[in-house]
Amino acid sequence: MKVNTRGEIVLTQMEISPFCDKVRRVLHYKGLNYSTREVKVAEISFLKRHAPTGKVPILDYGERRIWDSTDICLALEDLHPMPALIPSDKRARADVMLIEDWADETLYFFEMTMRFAWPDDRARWSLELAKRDLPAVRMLAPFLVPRLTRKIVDFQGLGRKSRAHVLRDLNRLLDSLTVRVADTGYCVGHTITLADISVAAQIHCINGSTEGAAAINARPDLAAWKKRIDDATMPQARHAPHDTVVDPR
Ligand SMILES: N[C@@H](CCC(=O)N[C@@H](CS)C(=O)NCC(=O)O)C(=O)O
Repeated sequence: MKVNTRGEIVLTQMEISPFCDKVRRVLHYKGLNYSTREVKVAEISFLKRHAPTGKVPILDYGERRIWDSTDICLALEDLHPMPALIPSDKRARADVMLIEDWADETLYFFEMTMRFAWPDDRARWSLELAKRDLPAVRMLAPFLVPRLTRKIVDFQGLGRKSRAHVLRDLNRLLDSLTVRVADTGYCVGHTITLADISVAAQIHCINGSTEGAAAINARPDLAAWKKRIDDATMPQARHAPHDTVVDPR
């Protein structure tokens, strides 16, 4: 994986990762052109060569390489302040950054547990994750991906809770989020911010699980907010095949 020298923006990603979705939404909302490099499941262990965390998203912005979705979004905000995604008001900015972190560090484990660890949808999502891999990896993915995910969510803690307990936690959080967005239509203030984008990216993944979709659709104000944020921030191109698929080794 070479750092590009032509001032281009290249996102190294796994398409169905919520953190990559978050960065795509910010790029799209700011009207920036970019291309993507898709990382296959078999390549994940090589990612440490390209970013110290060994995780995606990684953004090459010209010759500068940035990793971690939060740092990427903050850098994009600095480089392309308009349209703004972080309010200038100190308190509103603090709210945005706290909610962004809540989405990344709390909601993420719900989507991991519900999409990849629970039996309802794990085979489908494991296959989706491995859809660009060799047939042998695709065959193993429905067994290996849920096992690896289970290790992560068990270690974090959510995976040790019963299904009923996880759903109770999720419903309580979705109730709070619904109250938060019903008021002005946004997480913070009267416009889209990085808080909406970060939460929407995780909610979109939770919505990809059977139980998650039921919980979200049971809350019309939340479903309406999701649609509003998705409409404003999701690139249409994400549904099209990726034009650049580069081996990151
Ligand atoms: N805090 C990081 C989280 C990124 C993350 O967890 N990415 C996952 C995909 S959703 C990943 O790359 N996992 C590969 C691994 O952990 O080896 C961010 O915001 O970018």
